[in-house]
Amino acid sequence: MDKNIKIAADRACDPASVEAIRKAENDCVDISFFRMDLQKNQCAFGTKGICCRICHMGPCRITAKSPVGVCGANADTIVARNFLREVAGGAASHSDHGRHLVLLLQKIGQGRQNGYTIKDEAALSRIAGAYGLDGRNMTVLELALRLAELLIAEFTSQEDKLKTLKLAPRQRQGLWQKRDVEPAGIDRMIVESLHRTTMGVDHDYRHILMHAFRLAITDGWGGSRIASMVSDILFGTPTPVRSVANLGILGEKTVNVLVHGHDPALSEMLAAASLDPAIKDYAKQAGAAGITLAGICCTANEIMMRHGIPLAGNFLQQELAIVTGAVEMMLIDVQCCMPGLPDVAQNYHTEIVATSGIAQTIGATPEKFSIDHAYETAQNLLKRAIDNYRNRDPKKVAIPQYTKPLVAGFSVESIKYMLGGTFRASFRPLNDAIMQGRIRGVAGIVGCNNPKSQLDYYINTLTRELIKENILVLKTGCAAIASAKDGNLMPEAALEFAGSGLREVCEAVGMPPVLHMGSCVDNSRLLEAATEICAEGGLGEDLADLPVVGVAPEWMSEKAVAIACYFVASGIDVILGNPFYIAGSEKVSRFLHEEARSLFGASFHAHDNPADAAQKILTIIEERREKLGINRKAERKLMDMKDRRELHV
Ligand code: XCC
Ligand code: SF4
Repeated sequence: MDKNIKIAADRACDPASVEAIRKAENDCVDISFFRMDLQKNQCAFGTKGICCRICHMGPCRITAKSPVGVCGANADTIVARNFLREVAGGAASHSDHGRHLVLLLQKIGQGRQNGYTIKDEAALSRIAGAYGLDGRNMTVLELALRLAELLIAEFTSQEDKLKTLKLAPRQRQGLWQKRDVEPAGIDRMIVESLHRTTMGVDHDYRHILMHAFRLAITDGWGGSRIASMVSDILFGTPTPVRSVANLGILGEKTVNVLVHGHDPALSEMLAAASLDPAIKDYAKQAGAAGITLAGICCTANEIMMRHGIPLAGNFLQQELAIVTGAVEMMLIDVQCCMPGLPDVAQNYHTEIVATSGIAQTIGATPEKFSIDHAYETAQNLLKRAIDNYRNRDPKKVAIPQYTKPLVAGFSVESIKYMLGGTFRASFRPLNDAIMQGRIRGVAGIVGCNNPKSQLDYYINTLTRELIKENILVLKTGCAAIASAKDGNLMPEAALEFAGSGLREVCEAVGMPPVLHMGSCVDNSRLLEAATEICAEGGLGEDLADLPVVGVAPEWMSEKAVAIACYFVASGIDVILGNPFYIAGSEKVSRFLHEEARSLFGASFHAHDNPADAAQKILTIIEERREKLGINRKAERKLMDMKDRRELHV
């Protein structure tokens, strides 16, 4: 073995992944962990953001000897343009995902249902109401259609500002207006980003970066928020549900089908079809004990939150799942599905099926999924997976026997209900706990894995540290799956790992110290939760007042850049585990890391290790508590029995 290739235990901290990485080594299968080593010494120009290939006079690279490109663009312009294009990539991904769901809602509203329904009518009227639609004299389908049309206009509007911005606290809306970053239609904002950054258009780094914030708001308070809301209407608002995580959920004797990517529309149908008695029989006839449907990345989060379907793993486990030799079929849709999957699959019997109309991967079977034949497609795919069961080679199978139980499904609605009960569903108990200091604050830990660092290490170390410090942790995406594998999504984790204040609250409510709130588009739920805390009162009027931070410890995707930007634009500080590609411009770095604070009340902070990150997070939270005047712990402690007696005379 090449001595440069690191040992498996350095690559991942969960034992299932370590075992699977070793198996990949033994099976001579190339996976991202190994390819990372071949890419060592990654391009320093790229890392600093000072490579420009926007026009064909370039590519230009900024050095001491050539401080500007052929056109005269300096490092500040180049770094800012590259940054905006990353935000555009991320915002486009979330928003296009949202669009597909809105179009599905529209079709259902038009009566073209094909197995889909409005699963959550209460969510429909609640959300329609938030946009000022009164559904009392309409049928459910009419209301769905009206809402769909209104949401489509959020994408296409040319000059009107996004209506969804109204869901933010009023002060924040005012600030966005003052800063002139209120976005118009989602599509236009994305197109404009490409326009601004093409050769010879927008050159002032501040002006470019302000559009990055405007665009990011379009994502968090537009496309992503719409995606989450419409998913709730179509598939049900998540409520607490039990499930299991990690590669050990794969069955030795069942047909294993994995869904991977982000689009919940097909996986919802697969979940239904996997329960179909005819399909179950078909599996039995093939000699299998049944079907195990499980997921990777955010498609997993979507169907786990609503059906309890197990999480096979997070981003860096997509290849490892195949390496177990026990997967009959992996369905990939959009985002985060590695193009190398078919190469890994070639070593086993796994069939990779690409289901999205916009995403094809060489070596994957195309099975364009149309919502007009969704259920049949789901049935046929499952049958094909069952047919593939006979090709499984028992000699190649090794499923790491590790799983952890979990509780997830914490939508804002269900948190309210959990805290306050049916009749008084509210965030009041949480606000009170924060004001009394039992909970110091809230951290949203989100984002991906990255083979540059040990899988899950930063995420899980930081999470444990924060709950010990009485910080309630909210999670989404692959970071949430990391917590699941670490056992922190169970109420019992509060007894074992949480500080006394947080433990007390978790025990009273029966909740885990780490709340899984969904997929990456569901980061909008974190904003929604923060807005609820604000509205509940006692902790300030604006998101920038709250003792709340966002963290992306092991991020890799452009989507994470967009998410980080909309958090900061919303007044929530963001800690990055690995830095943006901006070091090539001091001005851009200063703007994002410092000046943003005077514009939005929050900024970015990069910390490459969990200990420093925890320290920074606690500092930010304590500063905000101090400002709110809720740090009266010391005074309270001084009250001894004598004082109390005196008080009562
Ligand atoms: Fe992708 Fe959403 Fe990142 Fe995971 S966390 S690697 S983006 S799946 Ni969003
Ligand atoms: Fe070079 Fe300017 Fe063209 Fe960029 S836009 S490649 S800096 S000439």
